[in-house]
Amino acid sequence: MGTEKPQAIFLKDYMPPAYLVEKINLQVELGEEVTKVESTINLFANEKYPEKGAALTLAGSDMKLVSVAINGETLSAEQYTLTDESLTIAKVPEKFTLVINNEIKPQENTSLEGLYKSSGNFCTQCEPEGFRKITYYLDQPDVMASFTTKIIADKEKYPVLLSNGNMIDSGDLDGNMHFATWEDPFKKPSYLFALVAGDLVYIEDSFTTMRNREIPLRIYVQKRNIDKCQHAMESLKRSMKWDEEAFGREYDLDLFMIVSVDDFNMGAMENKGLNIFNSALVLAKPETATDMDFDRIEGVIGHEYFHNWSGNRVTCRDWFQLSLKEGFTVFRDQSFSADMTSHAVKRIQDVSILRTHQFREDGGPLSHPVRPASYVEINNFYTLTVYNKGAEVVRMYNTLLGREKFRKGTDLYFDRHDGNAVTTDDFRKAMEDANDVDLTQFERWYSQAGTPVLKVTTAYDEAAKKYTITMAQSCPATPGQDTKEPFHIPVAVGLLGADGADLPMQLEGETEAYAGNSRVLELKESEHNFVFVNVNEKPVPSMLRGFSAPVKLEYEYTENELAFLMANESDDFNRWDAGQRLSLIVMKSLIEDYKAGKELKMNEAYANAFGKTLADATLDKRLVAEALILPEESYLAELIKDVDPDAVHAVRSFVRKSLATKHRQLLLDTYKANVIDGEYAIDGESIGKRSLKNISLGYLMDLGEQEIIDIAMKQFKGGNNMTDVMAALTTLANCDCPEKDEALQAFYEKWKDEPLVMDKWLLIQATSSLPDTLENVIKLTEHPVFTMSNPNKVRSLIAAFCMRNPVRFHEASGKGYEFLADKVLYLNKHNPLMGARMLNPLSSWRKYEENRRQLMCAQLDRVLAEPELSKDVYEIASKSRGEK
Ligand code: B3K
Ligand code: ZN
Repeated sequence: MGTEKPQAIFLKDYMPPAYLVEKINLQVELGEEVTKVESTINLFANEKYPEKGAALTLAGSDMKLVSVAINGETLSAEQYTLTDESLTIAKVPEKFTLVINNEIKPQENTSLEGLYKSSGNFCTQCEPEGFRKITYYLDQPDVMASFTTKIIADKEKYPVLLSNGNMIDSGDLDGNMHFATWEDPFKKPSYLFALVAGDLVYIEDSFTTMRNREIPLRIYVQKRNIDKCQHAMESLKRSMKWDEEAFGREYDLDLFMIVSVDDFNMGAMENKGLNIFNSALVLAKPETATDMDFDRIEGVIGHEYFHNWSGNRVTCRDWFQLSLKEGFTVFRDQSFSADMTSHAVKRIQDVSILRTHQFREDGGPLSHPVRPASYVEINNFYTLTVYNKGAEVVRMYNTLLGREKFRKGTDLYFDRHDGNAVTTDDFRKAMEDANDVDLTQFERWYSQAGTPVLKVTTAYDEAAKKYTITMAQSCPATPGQDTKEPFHIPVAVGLLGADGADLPMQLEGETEAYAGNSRVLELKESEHNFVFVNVNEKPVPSMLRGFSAPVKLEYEYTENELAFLMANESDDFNRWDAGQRLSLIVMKSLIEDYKAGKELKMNEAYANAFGKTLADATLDKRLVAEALILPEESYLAELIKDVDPDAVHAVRSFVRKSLATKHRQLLLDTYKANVIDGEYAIDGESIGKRSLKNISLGYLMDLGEQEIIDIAMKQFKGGNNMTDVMAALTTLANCDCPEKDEALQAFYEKWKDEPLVMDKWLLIQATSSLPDTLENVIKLTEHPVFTMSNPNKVRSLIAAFCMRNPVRFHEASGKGYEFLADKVLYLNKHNPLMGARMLNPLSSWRKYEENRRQLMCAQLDRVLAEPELSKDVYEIASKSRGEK
């Protein structure tokens, strides 16, 4: 923090480090008042650095330096320069041993970066730049070293002492203290360092690798949570197996550990051999966790485990390359989850997140390329663009090359770069070299921001039996990038005949028809005509099957064509998407009517298609459930100008209620037919039944009938699993009826000692669309279960209200905005990373109608007027506001 404007760091200025680290030996003596760190580092001059005899600058903040010594000689204060953020030694030998002694206070560290305390235990978070809060170090990712860590602590308070790698020594010390020494044989950047000390218990299992090595697996938790680890353990074993089969990756250390902590800024962290997890992403049992929680846990356990290769063994050269590990690893976890659950459902869910949230980011003031060109605070770049669009970019290699060649590419990548810190260009090069293809143009997906628009038109020449698909691409300007060059876009296409079957596809010039129903057309120019021959009837085209590229597809489908695709399309994703497109056409036109003061009338064709899907017993229930969910209000808002959130909400509610009225009986039958008597099971069939039943209940509740409220109450009271209980409670919380308070109170009484369940209780209330929600949210910030120091609580109450409840957050009075700015200003001081994240909803002010725009800007200005702004909050606030 400070009064000067923080400076940006640029990719173009990248320099290899002047010094490299051979080995670092840490000794950390944990104390209640003060924690003492002694770091012994073997350094040597980097021959790749252009200048000889350069000064050595180590990053470090929030600590007290006690002493510095080089090769055994203690330096005097004149021999180094100390600032709030660094320690510089002007003259150092070519090769030397540096010993630094410093002190830190983890118990006062509320930023949850570096070493801090959570629920009485010590833990760390070092990515990206947390290590510099533990000791002075070269904490950029291209400095890779072997770590040895000795932890000293009170034996009773902290019986468990963990760090990366293998434990090589341990024992008792005087004064009730003990120690453990850990050695990590793999060189790593400091962002992968971890240390845990606490009163923890663990469950243990093992995994036998493809080369027959038996690896003990441990999950450490607080005692009261020991009954909630089994699912995480099963997920871990499935991840290890899957990575061997799908990517040929074997685990490398002799032990793998996961630790669950309550206070954590994100989901989890892939520290080498010692993953640290937000407890929300480890702990689950049917009574406390929903089907969705179970799936998320499996996905994140997989994600962190997969990082062991995509991130740890091969890491990033600098933070601009973050997507090298994150985009790739998200693609890997998405593929894993798809294999474990359902490919179509997983794809639908992933694309929904991308289109609803990443497209908004890509089109707003915070838009940045998958490989950003600059940043002020790197923590602000753990974004949907870097993660989820980055995963789409990796998916496109897979789509363009095919599974086998893609695997050849990843094999070469891992092989070639094992033990190194590399770039997204290196990844692309491995794909090229392994397959002898030219992917030069593909680089633009990394360097150009913004969501490309793919405009498609078609023409059928009946006499010549030719069908022409014309594709044109463009990409809107984004901050710092006025014009864009064409992208290399894989467009998976199918052509449907009148009977609904796929037609053969033969491009002009080809001697025979393409074998297969879908084909991937590659668009590289601004515009291109794809001419198909021997097309005997006018087809209905299915474009961008499986969402083969992260673009906005513009094709003027008629309502009839969409209904036809909803009934006949063979690609599950596109069949679902046809329904979404149709519902969007319907809702967009209703929004116009609403604004014009016209009476709203439901589109019958859509209502009928909805009914058909609901009644179709041949479909996978999970897919039916997905098809019944209308696009979110925030996605609708994404597609219109001068958004009035009240209009969007009114229209979506109108459509829901119309559907519920028309299909009341069918929904009720569906509800009843999918009630499961008996034990809770987490398999595809049961999950499908529960989601279909609960979505039906949600629609029915919109009718406001006592009979339905009674059904919801019965489900709430009788549910033997959190999925059903929470579904019932969520819908009751949106209903202005006495049962709402009764259920919320009962839920609280039952679960008040389970923090993760209390997160759900807060979230349900924060996302209620009832008019008094903001008032209630403000009240809840004073409730004993809520605390600003726990990120899960902040996310469940504040972020949920501001990001998942558009109609109440955007209340015309502007009170929602003011509430958010209050919280951001508080977090700015205590946990800047979280503060910056919370600010995000205000960044899209340009999308809203004039009154809201002004109110949103007023709050951004209020934040910017704060004299002591952290880099994190400053960067998001100033970019959002549009300051130069
Ligand atoms: N790599 C970490 C994210 C660290 C975020 C730091 N603010 C988790 C993950 O993506 O696996
Ligand atoms: Zn990750």
